[in-house]
Amino acid sequence: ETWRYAFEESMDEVQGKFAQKFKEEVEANTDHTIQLFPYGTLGESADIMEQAQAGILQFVDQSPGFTGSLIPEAQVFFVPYLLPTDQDQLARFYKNSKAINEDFQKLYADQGLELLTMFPEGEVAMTTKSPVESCADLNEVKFRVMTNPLLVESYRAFGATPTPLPWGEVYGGLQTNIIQGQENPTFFLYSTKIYEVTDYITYAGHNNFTTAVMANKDFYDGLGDADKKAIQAASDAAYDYIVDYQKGLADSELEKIKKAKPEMTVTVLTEEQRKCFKDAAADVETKFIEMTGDSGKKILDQLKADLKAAAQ
Ligand code: 6CS
Repeated sequence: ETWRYAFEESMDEVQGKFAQKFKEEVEANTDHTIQLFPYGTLGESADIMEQAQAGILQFVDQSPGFTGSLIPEAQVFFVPYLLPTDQDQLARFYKNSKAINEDFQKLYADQGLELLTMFPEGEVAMTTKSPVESCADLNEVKFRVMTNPLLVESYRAFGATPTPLPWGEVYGGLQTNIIQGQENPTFFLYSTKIYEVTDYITYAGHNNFTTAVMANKDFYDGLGDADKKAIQAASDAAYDYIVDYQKGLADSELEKIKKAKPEMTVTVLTEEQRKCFKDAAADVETKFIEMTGDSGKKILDQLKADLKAAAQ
């Protein structure tokens, strides 16, 4: 059988590298083949999720940044400063987290999805047309965010005018000044040439990009034990591979940006400059609990416990 797997990035970006490793492992250990559909071949992130839920796709990579309306608890990944920036700690966290591997697995299952793994794609940086040294500098900035209500609340709390858009509208939106800022991990700023249409890169340490890979649940439940095992093993192998692949990636891609655009201003905010962003985080956390109630509170507490365990 041929299984179809769509993701939100190109073949050479992080999600594409993960997908290729997953395909390689599945094909080596089962009788099945996997056909990969990179970003743009089947539509936007929302489209591929619909296709996965409908069973047209067997596998999909959709980031929680787009899953917020389907699974409100998945917005927890947008509470600022919840996730650390340390890559080793993050790698341990996603792999061992009960919140992810048990609690979220149930929530995704309720939506007809078998959650295979979540993995980190790197610290997100803000890219803008004017300097950002404090929250005040975001005033009047129309800042593109993924279509996630809590991410909207974050940027509102940071002082910007949040503008939720699918990825396909971001480059053009910056070019035509409909938006004046956006955030993404460093590798993506280079690969998508977003540096061409922004002049400042700012690191506030407020988040790490999280993504999620899942299977259509009816499809998965219908498989034999050997295939299920092979899929889980392929997911584990691709996880280890992608963590390793990203070592030093943010640094090397930032160097490429500087080379392509020497006039780019890159700023790592000081503790003092981060203060207003950190202060805003508490309000966003409160908003998250308001939006998701007991279920959200429980998952947030579990996630914090998991992060603490991963810190050691
Ligand atoms: O910002 C976005 O919409 C995109 N960012 C990344 C790193 N991957 C896919 C997603 O669509």
